[in-house]
Amino acid sequence: MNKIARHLVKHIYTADPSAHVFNGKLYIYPSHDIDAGEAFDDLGSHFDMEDYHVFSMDAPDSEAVDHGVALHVKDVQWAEKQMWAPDAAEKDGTYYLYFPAKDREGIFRIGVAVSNSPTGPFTPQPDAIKGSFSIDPAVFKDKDGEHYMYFGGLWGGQLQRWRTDHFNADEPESPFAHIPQDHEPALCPKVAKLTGDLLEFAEMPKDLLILDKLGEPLKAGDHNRRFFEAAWMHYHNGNYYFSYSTGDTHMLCYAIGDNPYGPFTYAGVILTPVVGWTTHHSICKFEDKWYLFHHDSKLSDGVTHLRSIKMVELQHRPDGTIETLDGMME
Ligand code: FUB
Repeated sequence: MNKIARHLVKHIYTADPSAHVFNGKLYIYPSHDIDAGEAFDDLGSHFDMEDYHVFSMDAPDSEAVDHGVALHVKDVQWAEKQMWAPDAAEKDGTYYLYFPAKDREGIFRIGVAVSNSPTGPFTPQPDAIKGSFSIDPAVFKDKDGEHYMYFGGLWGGQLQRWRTDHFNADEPESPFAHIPQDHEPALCPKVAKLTGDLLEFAEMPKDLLILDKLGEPLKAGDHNRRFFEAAWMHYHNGNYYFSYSTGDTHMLCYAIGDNPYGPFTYAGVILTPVVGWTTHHSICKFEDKWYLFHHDSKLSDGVTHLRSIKMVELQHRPDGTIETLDGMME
């Protein structure tokens, strides 16, 4: 197995790569990192991105071609700033770009923009998806053609402020307010089926439970295993794999279930910590192999908010588990 992780883009900084194969070609939808001059804080204010570029690849070893700006925050009526990790989907020849951004009240919402090309430009809907909140949308197409969105992120991603059906604005500067105590169940990522036109939630978002081997929900104090951000879903050999970042412990982990809603049982680490604070990924089959797309801050000598996307082969073992990859590999 080829365990060389290759940086795909060097002329701009990119992060949070969501990869999909549409019509036999690989498309990557990453964040576009810039240095906007915001100081580092635990709310992620230094991630002040403004637009998205889409990249395409003809083969696993070919170069990633930059198709230019696909969507800019100035063109999104409801959004003010912080265009964080996006994802994309396709249905009947139409392409959908899903993205989180802060609205004018400082609340993260998730928007969708539409194009007749996988590389855009994308035209945003006038409003964010009704009932959407927090960050890191990942859209999964199931075997029966239904689409599900997985989302959520702690601290700057504001998931902890949505423990009821409304945004809790108390203690606005603290990323740690509203986080459950260590002995309590961890906050869950969210899942919602999308409507047939892929523009709205077909249902209220539900909790996606991650259980330990004894069937107990992971605890908030289980920092090495509990969900933090960067949801992704893939399906392989009868298993649904929900993967995610543990945030402050910098791991990419996965949990296995038998349907898109779960529950999922924690199964292990996909990628050990990389250079940089954040870790974020997607998993995609291209031609006949599975690949992990992720990022690190090696090319910026460790600057947290200047990241570069990478690609490496991923191996599912015959028993359904995934081989752990070393985040420091070249
Ligand atoms: O890129 C901004 C944020 O950093 C993402 O939304 C998180 O997943 C983390 O990668």
